[in-house]
Formats: sequence, C-alpha cells, structure tokens
Amino acid sequence: MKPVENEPYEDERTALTKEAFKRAFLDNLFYVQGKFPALATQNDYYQALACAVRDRLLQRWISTAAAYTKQGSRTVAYFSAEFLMGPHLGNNLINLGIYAQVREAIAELGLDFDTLLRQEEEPGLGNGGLGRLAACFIDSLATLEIPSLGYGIRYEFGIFHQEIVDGWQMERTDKWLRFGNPWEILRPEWAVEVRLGGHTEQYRDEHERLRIRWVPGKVVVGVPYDTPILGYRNNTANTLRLWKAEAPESFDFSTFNRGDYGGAVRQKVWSETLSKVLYPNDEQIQGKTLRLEQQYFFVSASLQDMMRIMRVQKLPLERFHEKFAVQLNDTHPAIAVAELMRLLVDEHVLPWEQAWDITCKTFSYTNHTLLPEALECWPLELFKSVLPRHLDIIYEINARFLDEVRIRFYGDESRLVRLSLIDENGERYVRMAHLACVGSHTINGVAELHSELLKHDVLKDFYEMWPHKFSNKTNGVTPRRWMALSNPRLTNLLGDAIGDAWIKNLDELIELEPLADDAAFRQRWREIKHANKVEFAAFVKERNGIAIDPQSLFDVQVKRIHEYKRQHLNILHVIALYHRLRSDPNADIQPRTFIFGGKAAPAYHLAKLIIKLINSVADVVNRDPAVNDRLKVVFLPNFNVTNGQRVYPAAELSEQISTAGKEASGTGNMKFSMNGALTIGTMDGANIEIRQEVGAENFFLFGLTAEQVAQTKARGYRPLDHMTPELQEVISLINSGFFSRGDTELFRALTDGLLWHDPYLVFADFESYSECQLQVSKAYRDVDRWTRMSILNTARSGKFSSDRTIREYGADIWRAPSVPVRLLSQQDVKVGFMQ
Ligand code: NBG
Repeated sequence: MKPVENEPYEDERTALTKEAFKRAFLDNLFYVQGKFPALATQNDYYQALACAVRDRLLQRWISTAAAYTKQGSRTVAYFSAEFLMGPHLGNNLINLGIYAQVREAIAELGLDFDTLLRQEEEPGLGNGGLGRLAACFIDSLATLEIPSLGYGIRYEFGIFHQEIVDGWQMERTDKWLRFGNPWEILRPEWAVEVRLGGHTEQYRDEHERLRIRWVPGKVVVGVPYDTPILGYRNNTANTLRLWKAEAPESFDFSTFNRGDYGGAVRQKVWSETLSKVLYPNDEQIQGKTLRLEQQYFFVSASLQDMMRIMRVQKLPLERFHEKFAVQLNDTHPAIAVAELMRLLVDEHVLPWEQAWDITCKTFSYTNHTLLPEALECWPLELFKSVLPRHLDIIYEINARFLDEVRIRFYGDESRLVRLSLIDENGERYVRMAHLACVGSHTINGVAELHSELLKHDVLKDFYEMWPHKFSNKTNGVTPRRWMALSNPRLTNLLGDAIGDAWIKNLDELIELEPLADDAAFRQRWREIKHANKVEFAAFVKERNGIAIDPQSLFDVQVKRIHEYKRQHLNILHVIALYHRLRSDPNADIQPRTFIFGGKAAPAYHLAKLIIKLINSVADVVNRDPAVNDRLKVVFLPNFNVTNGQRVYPAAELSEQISTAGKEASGTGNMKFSMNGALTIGTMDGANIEIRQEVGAENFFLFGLTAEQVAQTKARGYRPLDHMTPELQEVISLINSGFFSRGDTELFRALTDGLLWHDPYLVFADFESYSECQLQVSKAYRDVDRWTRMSILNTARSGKFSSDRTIREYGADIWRAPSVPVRLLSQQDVKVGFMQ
C-alpha cells in the first residue's frame, strides 16, 4: 500500500496506535535496555518509552531530510550559545498528537506515566530568556515547516542545579547526561577540526598568490550530536545540532611510551573542557579565554558544517547566502562574521569584496539587552592569543568600514571613535556588537520599546549609518509547551469552548472573548485555576515543606535574580504588608502567597543576598501566627523549564517589575498572561505590548516610564528623597536584624546600596508599586471581575505566540519559504535503497 499525500502512513514499527505503541515500548525495554519488568527501573521504562517515541521522530526526520534534499531548500541556521530546551518527552508526544493515547497505553501496562515523565533530566543548556527563546523559536520553525538548523554547544554540564541551604543559594553541578540521552544521535562522520591560538604567516601558493596561513597553537575536534525537533502535528522534524569538543587523538602514545601517562591524556582533558560547562552568567560578560574559545568553537564548526552541506548538494560557495540565512542570537556567535570571511578568503580563495558581500548577505543580528555590562567586549591581547588571524580580519573590516564612515560623516572624528570595532579608550577591546552590526544585513531588538532604545541610544550611531537595517521583532513563546503541555486542564476547557486550532494559530483565542461574560464559563475557568493551584500547593508542600492556601492570591515572580528585575522591590513590599499586619492585627489584607524562584549568577553577591533576604522573610512570616495565614512567602528552589511548567498554570498575578528601559522584552510575562494570570508591571519590554493587547483595564500598571527614569537619573537621583514612613519602617526592620536572628549587618550591602545609590530606582517606584498592589487586592476580591480580566488576558494573548515572531523573521529577514514534508514509510525508503 502506498501512502496518500500528507496522510500518515502506518508502518509496523512507527504506527501511532495504542497497540503499536505498547509493542514498541516492550521491544525497546528488551532490545535496547536489556531489561524485563522484574529488573527494570523507572529509568529503564523511561528510556524504553523515549526510544519508542524516537522511532516515530526518526521516521519524520528522514522524511524531512529527503524533502529538503530534493528541494535544495533555503535554510535558516539559528546560531545560539544557548538552547534551554526543557524535557523532550512530553513535548514530542504533544507535537505528535499522541499524548493521551500514550498515557493510556502506559497505564494499561501497569505503569505510572507521570513518574516516567519525571525521570527525564532536563537539558538546561541555557541561562534564561535568551536560551529559552532559542528553544521556542526552533519549535515554531518546525511547526511552520521552515527548513532550519539550530547550531550550538552540547555542554556536558548545563546551568547549575540550585539548592537552598540555610536560605542561601548553593550551586550543584548539573549532570544531565548521567543516565544517557535518548533524544540525540551522534554523527562522528561529520566531525570537523577547529583551530585555536598560534600565529599567522604569509606564503605563496602554487599559483604564486600571496596567502595567509594560520599556524594554530592547538586543534580540537567538534563532533555533532543531533536532536530532531518536531513540528506540531505535521511531518517536519528539523535538527538541533550541538557540538561536543574532543581531542584529535584521545591518547598520545609517544608521550605514554616516554612514561608520562598524565601528559598522554592532558590533550584530551584540555580539549573536552571546551564544551564542558555553560557559563552561568545571565546578562553579564566575563572576559574569560575559555568563553571566547567556546564561542569560536561552535561557530567555526557550524560554518564548516554548512559548507559541507553545500558540497553534498553540489552548490558553489559563491551561493552561500542564497542557501543559508544565519541568525546571530545576541553577540555570542558574532565571531561568525570574521570566521566566514576567513573561510571564504583564506581557505577558499575568494576575493575580499566578494567574500564580504556574501558575509553581509548571510548574517542578521538580534540584540537582547540594554545593559552595558552585557555588551560583549574582548580585551585585545586575549583575543589575539585565541584568534590571531581573526584579529587581522577584524582590523581589515574595520579599516574599510571606517573609510565608509569618513566619507558619510565628513570631519566627524568622534563618530569614528564611537563606531570603531576596536574600543581604544584605555585598555583596548574588540566590540562584538559592532562586529555583528557591520557584518549583518539586519539588526533587530526583541520588543518595540527595546528596538526604539537601540535605535536612539545603544546602537544610535549604527542606526544613523544604516537606518534600513533596523527593525523590531517582538518575542513570543510556543503555546505547545507553555499551554498545551503544561496546562492540560485549561487546554481541555479551551477545546470544549473553541476547539483546538489555537494551538497552531494562537490568534484564535480571541473566540473566548464573548465567554468572559458567560457566568457558567467563568465558573469553569475558576475551577481550573483552582485545581491548578491545589496541584501546585501540593508540590510546594513536598519541595519546601510549606503549606499554602489555594484560596489565597498566588502572586508570582520567577526569573533570573537580578537587580534590574527588582525582586527586592517585591520583597520590600511583602515586608511592608507584614509590618501593616503586625501594627494593626485587624488590618484588612487580601490573603496572598508570594512565590519567588530564580537563579543568581554564582559570583553575583548582591543577587545571592536578595535570595537570602527572601528566604529570611519567608522563615519569619510563615511561622508568625500573628499574620494568621494571611501572608505566606515561598522561594521555590531550582527554577527551570520543568518548574516553570508547574508554576505558570497556577499563577494569578505575574510580577514584571523591572526598572523601565532595562528589560529588553521578557518572555515569562507572556507565559503568565496566556495562562490567565494578570500582570502587575512597569512600562518596560513586552509588558507594554501585553498591556496594549489585553487592554489597560486588564493590566496593573505602575512606576516611572523609561523616559522618566532617564530624566530622574539625569537630574541626579537621590533615593532618600523618595523615603516614606512605611519604607523607613521596612528598611529599619531589616537593619534591626529582625529577619536575621539579630544580625544587624547581614543585609547592609543591600540596604546601604538602596539608601545611597539605588541604581535601579527601587525607592522611586516603591510607593507607586504599593498603591498598585492595593488595586490588585481590590480587584481580586471582586471574583467576577477578576475572572473576566483573566479570561481576557488569555483571549488576547494571540500576538505572543513565537509562531507570529517567526513568521515576521521569515518575511522580513530570512525569506526562507516553508517546505511541507510528506511522510515516507519504511517501504518508500527501502524501495529507494534497493534501486
Ligand atoms: C534577555 C532579556 C530578556 C529577553 C530575552 C530574550 C539576555 C542577554 N537577554 O528581556 O533580558 O526576553 O533576552 O530576548 O539574556
């Protein structure tokens, strides 16, 4: 039997029926795990289940590869140092459309499906929003059937595991590969060499041409590990290709024979450090050699891999930019601009001008930050020691670029200094954002305000040079993981009410709008939120040992801990409420549970102190009978994708309280809103657009605007001018040692910092925030009003699907048409093979 176009063809091995699945599961338990029920662990069962799913992925992967090869399709290469994927199993089942029947099949085999799901160690190969955005993007690329490759690093240790000990953050190594990873396939045949260090020399080749040879100090091998990325209910499976670093020779026999065993393995050990661990800094650079080596390693391996693909498809390198559109996810992969030039000019002997034309037509750059400390700059000497040839290339790019600037802006010397790829003020640095801007044909920010601030502030000079390069692409998140998978109750209700087309076309949620006025629907909406809260409360009880009341308002702030995100503003307000209750036991306060979660960079002392303060306040407040269960504070350890999936569905209030002008976009804010939480937030990042979509009346706005923040600072901000009696009480309570067993010094760094500097204007916004929180409480007491607002938040969140974002990138930047895939059967493949 031949498959019909676009109709799933049921192979014996990969059929989607329940019975076929059970058979596959048992087969894999025996023949892959080598176990039978009496000996099998839960992990064996998980692996067997994962392999059964993987067979179905591979069928789609092969079909996809066949379609792309046949069509020679234009391909998006998404270069990112981080992919914060989260667990694959559940997501793949959702995208295959077999979640429910697999759950049943597993239950019929007498096993607990949720226990098996929990076995998966999440691949935490990212710090926060930037890495998670990359993960949402590749989900949407596959769903939209756009040929694409995600390129990154297969860190052996991802983001650290956070534990809270005595209120402090402790970091533990993330050993995610400990029990094996069934989702990846090793491709040793496509390994490539990457050079580092050494020096360059000139020579004449056999045609008497003057050329440059790079004599490296060391060489590592990049080995690709491929993970199939499924589209939602289509036949597309794109590839996430992550590079592991290995030694060219893992064991040096000549050294060994001299009796030096340690020396013989040293090269291997050194090589493998390159992909050993993810740098745990979010929004902050650390000028470490290893970090630059990591960046160059994955970028070089990826560009070489793309050139291999061109060879296989018999495409000339002159058409590199026609075959590939490369998106640079922040400046981490910006060295790609110089590396592509090196490959084209040095190795493939293209003329500089032609190579430059190809390069500029290949790359586009997304900026993700407005914080100066996050703009990557490399000390020149360090850069030279790692990438001597690239430094020369960058000088040449710079010289030609500055010539252009000289002509455009006649006599404007200071502009040259500002635009140069090399920062010459004091110690010299290579400015990676400048390299990315010069070598890309488009530059974008990740929310409207952010893109405007880039144009008029951070990248102003580049905007004046090339206004046409700039655009905005507001972030989005995938509704598959962040709604369908993590909020099954809501998904069912939506299914009953409006069908499930929204999963692929989130704008359809607008159909819910009229139901906000339907009392019966509101009742069901509340029941679902309540059930999610009960489930979450049980989780908190298990993890933290704290009993929280599902009737209370669940007020949540989960994200990396950073001063600009202002978790301290939130906890100061909690202390203020506590103080009100203690001062007046009859104070009429809406019962609330404040939930915090997030990791601090291990060397970011103030962020760690904020975690300690939250936990210290929690200890006191949660034990104090005087607040009579009206306040609870929870710090949820180890916030990651898995825990995010638990918390968003249960949240009622989403805290998005960054200093205006600092949060480029935010994406957690979108996950909350689409799951029916209301936002309390500043006019910052995508909050502005969320408010615009859901309506100002369904959003709690407070605080200074970005413009007011700038003016306040320009006038010479003095935090003490904003001191109120209540804020005074709050600070005194902390400094009195009340939350620190009498230690009056513990939190000084934090309180003194606020009193005398307060760089993120916590004091300036405190009153407005407290006032706004009163409005929140008032709204919450009007149950119908709150439910209506909640429904409208979900109904109007269509814009925040990453499918919309990817469509915009596709139309304005990549111009890569979709290529639908027909599912091949084993039979099809075998027939081709025999011919
Ligand atoms: C982060 C921003 C967020 C934004 C994500 C994704 C970095 C450097 N930037 O606001 O802080 O949502 O990127 O764009 O991690």
